[in-house]
Amino acid sequence: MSAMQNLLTPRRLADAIGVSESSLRRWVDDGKIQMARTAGGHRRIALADAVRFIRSARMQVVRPELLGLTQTPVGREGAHALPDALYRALHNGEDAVARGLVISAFLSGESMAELFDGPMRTALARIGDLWRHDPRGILIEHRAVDICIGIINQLRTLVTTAETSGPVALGGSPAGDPYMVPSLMACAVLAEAGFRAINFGPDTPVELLAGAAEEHNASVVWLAIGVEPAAGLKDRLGDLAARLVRRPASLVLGGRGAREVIPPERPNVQHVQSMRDLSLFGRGVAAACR
Ligand code: B12
Repeated sequence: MSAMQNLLTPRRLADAIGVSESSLRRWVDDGKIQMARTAGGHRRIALADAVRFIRSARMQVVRPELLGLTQTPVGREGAHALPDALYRALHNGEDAVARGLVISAFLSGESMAELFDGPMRTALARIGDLWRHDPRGILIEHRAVDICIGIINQLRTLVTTAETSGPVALGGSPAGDPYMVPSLMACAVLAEAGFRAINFGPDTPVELLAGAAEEHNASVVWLAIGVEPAAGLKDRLGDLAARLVRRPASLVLGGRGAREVIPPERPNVQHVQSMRDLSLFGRGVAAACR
């Protein structure tokens, strides 16, 4: 979706959710949907505000392409059926089905954090066991990661606002860590919590993050540690935390290897074990920054 399309006309949103434009205008007048005006005085709705409304009012999206969704959301799977359905779609390389399942669940009101900690993590964990029985499982795993990255990025566009003010969060995974999905999830969850979030992705030199936090005026730095931590990482994180505390900014550590590298006596370091907890923490920080 282009930047222009990130602003929807009232007609476009009305068509996307299958209601009349007059209903939509009534909801705007009632304050249920936020509407902005362009410099030329035209009424426009930011995609993120439209998505917020669709989720809270449990509206059905009948023409997803009008919202820039390339895949048709599929019918709402029961919460218990989603993990299996997503596993099958990822296993079979059915990108459109996997995307539709997750985006539908999100538009129906489930939070990103719930989807990430639940169905997506479970599906990837099951797929991660396939290679034990058949080496071709490695290819299935790589393809599933690629599909998940596409889905998470799409979710991110649905919550990202064009605002240039507001708190900033940035992060990645440390040098030697190849895992892409956890840091991308953290980025999307913090964007949903109201941050302008910058993901530096895997293999990021930790010693550059304090400078990046200064440059971008960040309030939160996250680090996803998915492999056994490299020697000296704990000390480097201690130095990073010491530099961040002066801003002040928090350092949030998560992932399989995080527990071993929590620097002692750093009050601004948080060890967070799930995307749900990151979301709660992020919402607290974002509220305090307002
Ligand atoms: C995809 C994958 C890979 C891909 C990654 C591709 C990529 N570019 O991202 C590649 C091929 C690189 C890979 C390599 C390896 N992998 Co691998 N991999 C996986 C797999 C299938 C999925 C990982 C993933 O992204 N999961 C999704 C994330 C989101 O789930 P998660 O990590 O559990 O994170 C959740 C929480 O921990 C938390 N969280 C995580 N990080 C953070 C960060 C923050 C800030 C917060 C708040 C929360 C948080 O929230 C997440 C959502 O709930 C897992 C299976 C599994 N059970 O996880 C194996 C797995 C992790 N891999 C494993 C292994 C053994 C390897 C290899 C050693 C294989 C090999 N022999 O070469 C190498 C090691 C790589 C290295 N350099 O060290 C084992 C690890 C065993 C262990 N206990 O250490 C696993 C568990 C598979 C298995 N069952 O054996 N792998």
